Amino acid sequence: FFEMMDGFLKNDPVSLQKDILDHVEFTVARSRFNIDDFEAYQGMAHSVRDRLIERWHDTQQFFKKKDPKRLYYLSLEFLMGRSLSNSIINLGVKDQYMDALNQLGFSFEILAEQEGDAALGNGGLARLSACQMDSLATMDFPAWGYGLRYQYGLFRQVILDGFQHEQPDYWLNFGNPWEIERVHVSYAVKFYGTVEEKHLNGKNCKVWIPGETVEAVAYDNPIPGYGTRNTINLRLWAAKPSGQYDMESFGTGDYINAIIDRQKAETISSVLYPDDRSYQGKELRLKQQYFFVSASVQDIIRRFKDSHSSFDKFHEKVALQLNDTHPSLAIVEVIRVLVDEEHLSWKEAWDIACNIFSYTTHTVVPEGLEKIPVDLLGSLLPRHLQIIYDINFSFTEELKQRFGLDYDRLSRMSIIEEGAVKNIRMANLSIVVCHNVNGVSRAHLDTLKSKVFKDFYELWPQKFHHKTNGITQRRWVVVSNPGLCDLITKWLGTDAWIREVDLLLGLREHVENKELQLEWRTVRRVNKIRLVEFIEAMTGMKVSPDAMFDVQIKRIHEYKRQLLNILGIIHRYDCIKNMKDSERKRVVPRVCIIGGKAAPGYEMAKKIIKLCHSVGEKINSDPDIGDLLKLIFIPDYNVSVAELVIPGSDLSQHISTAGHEASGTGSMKFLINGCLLLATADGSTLEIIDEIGEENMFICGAKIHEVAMMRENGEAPKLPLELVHVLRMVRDGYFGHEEYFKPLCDSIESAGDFYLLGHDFPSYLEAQAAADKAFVDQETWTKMSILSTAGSGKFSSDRTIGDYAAETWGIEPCRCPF
Ligand code: 26V
Repeated sequence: FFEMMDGFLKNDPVSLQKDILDHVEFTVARSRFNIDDFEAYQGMAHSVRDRLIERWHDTQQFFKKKDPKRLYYLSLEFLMGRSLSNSIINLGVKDQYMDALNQLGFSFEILAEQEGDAALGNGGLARLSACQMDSLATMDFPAWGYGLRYQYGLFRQVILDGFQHEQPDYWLNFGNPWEIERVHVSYAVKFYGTVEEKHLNGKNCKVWIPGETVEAVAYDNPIPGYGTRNTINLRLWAAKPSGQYDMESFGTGDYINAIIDRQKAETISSVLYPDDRSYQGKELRLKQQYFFVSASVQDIIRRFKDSHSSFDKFHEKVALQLNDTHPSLAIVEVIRVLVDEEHLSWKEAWDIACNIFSYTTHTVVPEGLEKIPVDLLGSLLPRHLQIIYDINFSFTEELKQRFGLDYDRLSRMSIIEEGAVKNIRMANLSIVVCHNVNGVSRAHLDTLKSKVFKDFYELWPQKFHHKTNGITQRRWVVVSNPGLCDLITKWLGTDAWIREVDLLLGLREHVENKELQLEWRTVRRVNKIRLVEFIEAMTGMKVSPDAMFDVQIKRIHEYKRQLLNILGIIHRYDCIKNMKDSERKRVVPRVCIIGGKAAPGYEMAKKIIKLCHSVGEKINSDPDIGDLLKLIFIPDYNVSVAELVIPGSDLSQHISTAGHEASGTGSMKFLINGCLLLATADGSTLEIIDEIGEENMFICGAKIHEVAMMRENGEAPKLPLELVHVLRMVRDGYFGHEEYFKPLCDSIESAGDFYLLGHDFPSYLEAQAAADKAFVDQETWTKMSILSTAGSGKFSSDRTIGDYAAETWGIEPCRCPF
């Protein structure tokens, strides 16, 4: 069967046309003689979906037959963005679809624009999981992703009078052709209730009598690999009222209210939490975590039991990866199921858990670690709390053996944090059980070892590793920058770099070639013009493609220092204002672009957005300035906006205070697209420096150890004069709203300047001046740009996933034959 597998669906343009039209008529139920762009998109998407399903079936059958060790990737967030382009490219049918659409009179670009983003995540961590799924599929690993099918994704950002407002992202409104609802794959998930001790089969057992049951229904999202038939699965769970009726509430005769009550179960998977800073100890969030974990664990165990009669080989067949601590209740759930339901001994269950789980952390500061109030967990999951206490008991005994009665150490390392409110430290739980703890860059691992997890590193140094993050070149070049993609393929003489990204190094040997340089500039120019049109459509502003496009797009956080960028722009503005005409001629025109969302309750971040708009308004309407400087805020930044902006950028900023960005993956997307980086030596930038050389970047700011020293010494910051002047302009109301902006100025001038804008301002301006100077010499700039792309290979998620597979998960490729 597998030998003859070539797919039943035909991919020639005529068959594709027929399929698209059939779907318009029978799936979308619209007349094939009168189709608008959205209906055509739907018809096309459904025809692509058929092809995904075909490969999905073949892949899953093949995995089942081979029974390899599988990886299960657990994450509460996946930021997938759009699927149409990515799917047809990975399926290798883009050209055929383009032909088919042309003959039907449609433009692919316009249809692709009809699709909304799947935004089931906040930022870095969530997009990382999406990139990693693409690599897992492409590299033929037998992997599944598990997550939650939120009905509302990350809020839409609407800007009114310069202020951010949040609106719901009800993304399923127009249907979602990329998912397959599996009504028959569903599990009961239990909450609340009590634990009773029972004597069963000569053993004492704990029996959890739940107080509430909710049904988890599977929605499968096929993830196609590139250049392979393999199509893996991302299974997202939706909450539905349980199939088991609570006879009591229905028996009371209040039929209508009983139905309404049942319907409330759906709230569990209704909305993504949008604040990626702190853990509020909210019950709904904990319910989401357990709901998704319980359904996934049941599914994994069911699949294993389908082909195994005992758990002896469980650890040889299953690896579970925790994307941060959000899914870490899976550890407790696995132990609970094995002990209470499968009747393994504690020791057997414990050994299995320690063998199968690995954990990656994405935070650098202890305050960023997740804690769950003991009372909350105890009421929602009483049996789990007992298990956590049991784990902690053995662990603290082990600690005493090792370190004696060092109570400080014991209280720091305990899974339970004592205090007015007792908390469970989910990171401690994860480290105690997982065989492997990974950081997301080399510098991040250093911080984990020396600060955040210092005690644990001393205890178990062998557990701690790092896998520097990466991004997928399929989405971030092939899909989003087709011009550059073709150019790279032309000069390398092969498109093999799309699967083997290290081949990009081959561009180095052509870097002096004038023809390549010219073609490189032309492709980049076309992308800039596309961006110019987008900016005009979004903001009504016309900007010149001759200017340097200087971009900072990412979530708004104080540590990412969008404020430093804006203050630098004010400085530039002030300089230009004070220049003589002869000097102005030498100014390199700039279009500064900022985009990003602030968490709804994050006041300082919201002020930064407003400041950006106020400064922009002033500069953009100043006739003295003209095209020399523009400041644009792109609203509602998301994955598809990034796909458009990144290829059209000349310079991008990654200027977190050193030591605060665990890795940063935006920089990698810009790098591979040949955009130069202006960056601090933080997170993954340090490794980018190693790959392409500091001479091809603009580096500024205090180094990680300098930041640590300044903080330790509590040095009162002496602010540079340029910065004091710029802050004075803000305080004096030059941009209006001086009261509203006061806390921003205070954070630097009177609240200790925790993020060291004062210290870094001069070197930041120097780096900006160096960028101006380099831009004037377009030949040099182009060479730096080519060398950026050429040196970006290390930052492919293929490399990250290859390392995880070999060093952490112990899985091997399992390639479905064509
Ligand atoms: C925290 C919370 C708290 C409450 C509910 C929702 C939520 C969602 C996410 C988070 C943690 C966010 C951590 C994160 O995104 N870290 C970023 O991870 C990237 C991928 O490893 C890394 O490149 C960034 O440096 C790091 O900030």
